[in-house]
Amino acid sequence: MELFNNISKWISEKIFQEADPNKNKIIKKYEVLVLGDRGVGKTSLCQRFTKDSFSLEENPTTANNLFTKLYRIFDNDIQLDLLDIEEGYYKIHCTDILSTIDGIMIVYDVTKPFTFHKLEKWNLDIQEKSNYRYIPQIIVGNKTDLEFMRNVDSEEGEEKAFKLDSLFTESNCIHFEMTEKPFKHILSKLIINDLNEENRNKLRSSIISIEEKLKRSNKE
Ligand SMILES: Nc1nc2c(ncn2[C@@H]2O[C@H](COP(=O)(O)OP(=O)(O)OP(=O)(O)O)[C@@H](O)[C@H]2O)c(=O)[nH]1
Ligand SMILES: [Mg+2]
Repeated sequence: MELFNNISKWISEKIFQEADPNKNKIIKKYEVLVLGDRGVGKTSLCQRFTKDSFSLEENPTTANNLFTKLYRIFDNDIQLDLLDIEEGYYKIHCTDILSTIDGIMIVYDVTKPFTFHKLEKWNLDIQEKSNYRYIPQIIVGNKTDLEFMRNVDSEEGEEKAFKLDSLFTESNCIHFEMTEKPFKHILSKLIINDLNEENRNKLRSSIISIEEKLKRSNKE
């Protein structure tokens, strides 16, 4: 698990490059479903991440949104699709949706504890409606720019994620490096899960050798 976390962190920090949509062929597409209580910032996160736009105005989602981002990773072009779905539609179609998606992001608001306490309910509902299929998941504590209003500590978030067998990170829509964190993190996990043992070992060796080169060049 520790090795996996290191590789995943390394990939998400160093390997992601934005891809040119007109240049190359997409070799793999991943679909991630974005869930969480109303107003926690699901649409804002997706919009800021894919279109670099953000507004403080309230604008509840009334129709389904699909956001897309392309990345170039180890010379392969990868498409990340984010499904931000209207709550009523999700309730009716969740079984179908959960049968096809590759990953899930459950967002809460660090200033609103009730959105955090609902995580277990979201998790249980996903398990039941997906018929207990394993779907990689990340829990995201959003709105960390509102530190003075924070009501859920990072440690609490981490513990909960561990309990629910999820990845964890915090985010906000103000600082872009914080906005992209959850998306890169879950995408890294999906990519690594797709590798077979041999390729995983190759990836591990190449990471170690690049890390060593970096260390050497830093010393020189
Ligand atoms: N300060 C701050 N405000 C945020 C952040 N993310 C979202 N917001 C604000 O929170 C409110 C709700 O954001 P949305 O993105 O609409 O939330 P949502 O989860 O999509 O809500 P629904 O579509 O109703 O389920 C808006 O006023 C946003 O501007 C953030 O990181 N920091
Ligand atoms: Mg929304």
